[in-house]
Amino acid sequence: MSIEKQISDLRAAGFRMPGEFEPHEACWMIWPERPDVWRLGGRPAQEAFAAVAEAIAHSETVYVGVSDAQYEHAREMLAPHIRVVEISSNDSWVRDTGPTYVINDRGLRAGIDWGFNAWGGLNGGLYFPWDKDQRVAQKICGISGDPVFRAPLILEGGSIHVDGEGTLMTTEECLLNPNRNPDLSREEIESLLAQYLNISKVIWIGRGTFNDETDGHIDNLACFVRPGEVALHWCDDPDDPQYAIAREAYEVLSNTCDAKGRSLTIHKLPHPGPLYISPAEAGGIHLNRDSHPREAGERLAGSYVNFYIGNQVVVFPLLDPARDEEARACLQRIFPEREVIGVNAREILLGGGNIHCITQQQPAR
Ligand code: KQY
Repeated sequence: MSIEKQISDLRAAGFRMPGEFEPHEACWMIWPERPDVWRLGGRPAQEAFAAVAEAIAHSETVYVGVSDAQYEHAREMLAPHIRVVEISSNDSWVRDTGPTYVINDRGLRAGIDWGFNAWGGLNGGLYFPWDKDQRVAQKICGISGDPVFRAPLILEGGSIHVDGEGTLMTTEECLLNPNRNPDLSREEIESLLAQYLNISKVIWIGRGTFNDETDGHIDNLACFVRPGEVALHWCDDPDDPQYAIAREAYEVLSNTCDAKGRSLTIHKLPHPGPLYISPAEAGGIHLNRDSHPREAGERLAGSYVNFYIGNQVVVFPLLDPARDEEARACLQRIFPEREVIGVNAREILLGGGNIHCITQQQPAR
């Protein structure tokens, strides 16, 4: 009998989603190539992805999924110790299309395969079709050798963060958006999250970062840095729309407690920019009618919270020379035991996300 059939109830079998700060076996990424998302045929973004892979590979194995068409080119651009495997996809946001891994204390690991509709399907989604993306989680689990459990809801990995001890954080803007699960109530969504990830408390934040094309993913606004502690995308400029968003989130986070009854310590990270797409950048994108328009002057949803916590490193986006050092210093204070590495991430941001969105940790068993 397959292991999926033997384990009929993940929670009863003790599976839980660990925090990103817990030990990893590997990290997954997917190579960018589509010219309607990535300018100049993807080359500048590929350089940024290669730098992210290299930084993460300091302390864990990195796999990069790549199409057959790009295989040789990616193999050439990526350092030899990065493992390149052929995986078809519609784009490169493995945080959202890859599996969410769960583990138990009997040394087992499994992947959750959520439904995916390209951040909203035909009602505000970012491209069509997304059929290859829907198969990414199964393919990754096939390579990592883990059973896959299909969960009956549309959910992107970037829309949730957990503390590994029973608490999950998300936004209403995304998870309650009618373009994700119009037939599920807040309570039904909470109950599915409890069933698949073994959490007992959901912290709902109203809105995500301003103008975030994902409908406000939490991974661009706030994350757990360890149990009881959260990093938050802050903004001190009252004229900036991020100002009110950050305060609303602060209000929720400072008036709640986690699944273990702890109050949260909140670390404020500075606000990069504001950042906008330049005419030269917009000019390099081959827009078509099946994908989200990216036009000059559009505000980018830049956030230093969109970092990856590796085994011994934190890899964060360099986005604004006026703020990068402040962000690095904050992160180093938050993670004194890890090396904080900045990577030029403007090209990733131009595609609508950042370092957390293009990575997916495979926790250690
Ligand atoms: O926030 C994320 N996890 C992903 C960003 C996806 C952007 C799609 N263009």
